[in-house]
Amino acid sequence: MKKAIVLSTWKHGVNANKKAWEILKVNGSSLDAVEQGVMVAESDPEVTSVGYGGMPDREGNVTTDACIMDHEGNCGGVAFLKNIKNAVAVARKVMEETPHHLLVGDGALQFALKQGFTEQNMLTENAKKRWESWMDNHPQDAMFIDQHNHDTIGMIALDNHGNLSGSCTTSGLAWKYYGRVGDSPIIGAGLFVDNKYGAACATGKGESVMKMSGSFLIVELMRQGKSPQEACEIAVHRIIEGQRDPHEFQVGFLAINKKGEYGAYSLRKGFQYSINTAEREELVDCDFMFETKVEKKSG
Ligand code: SD4
Repeated sequence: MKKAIVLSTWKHGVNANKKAWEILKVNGSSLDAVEQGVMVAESDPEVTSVGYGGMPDREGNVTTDACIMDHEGNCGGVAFLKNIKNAVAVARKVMEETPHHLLVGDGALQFALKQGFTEQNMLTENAKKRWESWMDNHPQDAMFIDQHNHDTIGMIALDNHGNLSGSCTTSGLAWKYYGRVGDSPIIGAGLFVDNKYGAACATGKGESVMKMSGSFLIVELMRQGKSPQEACEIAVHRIIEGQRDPHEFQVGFLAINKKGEYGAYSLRKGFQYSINTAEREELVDCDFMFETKVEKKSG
């Protein structure tokens, strides 16, 4: 039975899903779909939290994190990568061309160049202006996290062959410390796929997702028989139980199981996700635990 489905995080998932769906609807692989889908967001300068056009760290460097995982349990990732637009494509090369799972920093860049990727300036004029304004107004602020300075794209898909894959890519939290890496390139945190049971991805404050291996937890819960929706909700509850400041940040999870059932849940109001199936193409307001949105702080 044909039951392809693709989910991705946030509004920029709409265009990303369109690309992924073009691949899925002609019986392409979920791996190609999740790679090429999120590349749309990475390449779009209007998307200020992923790839080219992403907000820089507090020193003005745009550094990106990404990973990808296929239906055979293969995975690859890059972190703290500079000057390369499509980090997810480098992650796929790490998966396919090396014996490793994660390359970081200069090593990741060197590898990308050897693979034929070209360097480019990732800091757009818009991002530079916002960084300069933040520097002028808040140079000493501790890092804050709100709806406006993070929005990773995580994408999970089931193809018509019944195979699950996922990808996750981000420029991370705006104004992060130089060298900071979040959950997005970490298998088990920002993304996890087990082709027998399901796939999950995360968005939001990476530090909170890493502490509880969020995506792995959700897939494990599906393995134990929970529905994707139950699994996402339990994972958000786990964040509340385990962490002291749940009101200060956002986390959202997406999940798909082997049957093509899906779920989504976020800590706070405001998270949206995009879904495409043969019957639906929609941007959905996600169910959430807390009514209050994260207040925008200037920056
Ligand atoms: C991170 N999870 O680097 C990412 C941030 C993000 O939507 O953009 N989430 O922590």
